[in-house]
Amino acid sequence: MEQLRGLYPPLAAYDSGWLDTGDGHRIYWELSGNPQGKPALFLHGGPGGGISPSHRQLFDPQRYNVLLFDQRGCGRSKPHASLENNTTWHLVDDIERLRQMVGIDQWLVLGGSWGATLALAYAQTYPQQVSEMVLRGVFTLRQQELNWYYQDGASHIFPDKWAQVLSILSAEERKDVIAAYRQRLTSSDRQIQLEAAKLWSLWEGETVTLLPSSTAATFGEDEFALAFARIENHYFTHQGFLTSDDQLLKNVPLIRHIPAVIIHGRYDMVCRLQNAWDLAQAWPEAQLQIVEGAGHSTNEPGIQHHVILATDHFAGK
Ligand code: STX
Repeated sequence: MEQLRGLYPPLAAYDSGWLDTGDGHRIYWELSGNPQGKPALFLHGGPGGGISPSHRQLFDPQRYNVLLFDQRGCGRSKPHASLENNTTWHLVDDIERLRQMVGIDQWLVLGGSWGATLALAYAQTYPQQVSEMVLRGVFTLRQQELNWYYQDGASHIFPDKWAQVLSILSAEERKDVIAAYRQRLTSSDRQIQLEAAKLWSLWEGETVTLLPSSTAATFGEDEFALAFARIENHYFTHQGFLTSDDQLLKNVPLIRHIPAVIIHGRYDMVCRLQNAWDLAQAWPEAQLQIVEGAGHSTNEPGIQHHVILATDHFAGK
């Protein structure tokens, strides 16, 4: 059997700080790797999931200069869990500000799940700024993708986990789970917010990997769950602030010149392989890598392997 590539060794950031957006947010950012290396941007999932130190390890530290940041309202960005001035297009502008801060013209953009959604939105807005793309666990935020995960789809594969999500809702509320959770996640009562946030987040923690993982429990921690659930639900209530259901697929012609690798697990229950397939049909130049025996998470061994092969490839290794 082929030896699987694993993460690069743990490394510290060599610089970090907060960027003031001027409209009420402070964005935590950090740089790691080689300051003279090839510029790369990592986009985390959720939205609301935040960065973790292991995300640095997806890039060869000798060859890459990597920027990671916590998107508005999550991780170390402030104010925590804020939904004000928090849309896809605010995040796209934040990315441009960060690029100017680093002082580079172009960067490789790597994003998984919502990070892939945001990567597409950014590249389609600023195609000249993106040198290559690595997209994992494709999510294009069509209504059918939201229905699959939050209404009627993954619920059939995880009926036991889904029962927990439904447990706090009335029969009437169960007809629109995203809307019912919005009520609770924006309640003036923090306890009501927290109860809903934990159930919403644990659903994802328990369905993100192919097989049960010990990391699922961390999704239920107060701070993480509040930001993750509130921000995800906010974005999904507004269909990602896109102007049409298929905006990100329809606009692929704007970015077809950018070298791209698309990596997706066969048994991804959060974002179906169909999403990656549809993207690859619209983008014949992109290389689609279907990973057998893998779910949604970057931490799946086969997914990690192909993500690192892709960053190595684009570094000319
Ligand atoms: N959320 C999809 C998403 O972006 C519906 C996502 N799924 N899991 C994640 O992000 C984490 C990597 C943050 C766990």
